[in-house]
Amino acid sequence: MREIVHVQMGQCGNQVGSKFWEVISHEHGVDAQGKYQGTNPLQLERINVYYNEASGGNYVPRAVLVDLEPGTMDAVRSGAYGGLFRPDNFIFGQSGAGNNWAKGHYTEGAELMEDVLDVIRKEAESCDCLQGFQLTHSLGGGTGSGAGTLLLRKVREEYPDRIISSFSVLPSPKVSEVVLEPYNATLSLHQLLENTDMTFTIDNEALYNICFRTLRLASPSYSDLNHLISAKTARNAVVTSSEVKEETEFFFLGYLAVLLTLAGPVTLLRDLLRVRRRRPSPVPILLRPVYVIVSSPAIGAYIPYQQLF
Ligand SMILES: Nc1nc2c(ncn2[C@@H]2O[C@H](COP(=O)(O)OP(=O)(O)OP(=O)(O)O)[C@@H](O)[C@H]2O)c(=O)[nH]1
Ligand SMILES: [Mg+2]
Repeated sequence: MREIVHVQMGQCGNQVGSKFWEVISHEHGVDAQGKYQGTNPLQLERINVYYNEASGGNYVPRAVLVDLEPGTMDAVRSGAYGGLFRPDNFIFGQSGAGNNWAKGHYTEGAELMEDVLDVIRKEAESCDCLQGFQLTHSLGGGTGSGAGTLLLRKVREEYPDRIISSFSVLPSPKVSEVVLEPYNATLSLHQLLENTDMTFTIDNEALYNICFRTLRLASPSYSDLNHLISAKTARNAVVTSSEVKEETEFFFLGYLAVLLTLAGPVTLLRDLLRVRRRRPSPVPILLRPVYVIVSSPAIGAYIPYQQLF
């Protein structure tokens, strides 16, 4: 089996990551206690990509949860799916990085890094044929951006031949007004280009616009944004490729591995079906700015395109 080790870092990373686990647990028929409740044998066929099988038929996410402050992790642990995660895989500090990239990258975050790597090594060693790593984090906060990128570098050093992907949430003043966020994001981008094979950019501004304009939510919450991310982007991009077609491999051209994600099928399935009758390809529709989860998709170039339903 081609296993993936999932890491979630910082408040945003943990919230997005937890939502991701809720969604895929539901798809695999795994309940909040890790028991299989499904009826379709296909649900179990590739479940080992993301889950370890524990004694008693329980499925435990191969997830490592990290933050420099305890608050978000307490919320995850006491949430509906908190019991799903392995208790030893919660790693947290006490002070937080206070939106300071350097604190995450060089001081507080660096101190915690060995503990995080120990857990990651343990998870990686128990894999049959490790495919790679995925990280969910924000580029605006200190922990997700500073410590997140430090972790990516360490993992790259230790596992140079495994695929590393990141789901990186870009900051927007519409969602959060901390003035340091664009700086943190700028400092992180260089690291992402160096140390990941693919980065799925998730832009809070575009998510906000989709929730506000397309889904008509008056004041979108983080939970609304995260639902959009987990339901349609993270899952589509990684789960389908690794679970449905085991042999799928990604080939990327060095610096061009920053991917756009689309929310098309969430809002659009009906439109697509209607359009399909008239036009052979739904691609032009999907690439309309309202569906692309980057707020200025017109600036830049699109290269390969893969559509997953
Ligand atoms: N989409 C989404 N964005 C979030 C969420 N939580 C925080 N953010 C965004 O993430 C950025 C702030 O980063 P956080 O993840 O809160 O910070 P952190 O990584 O915990 O780092 P520190 O708190 O500074 O130690 C802002 O741009 C927020 O808008 C979330 O649940 N979903
Ligand atoms: Mg935080």
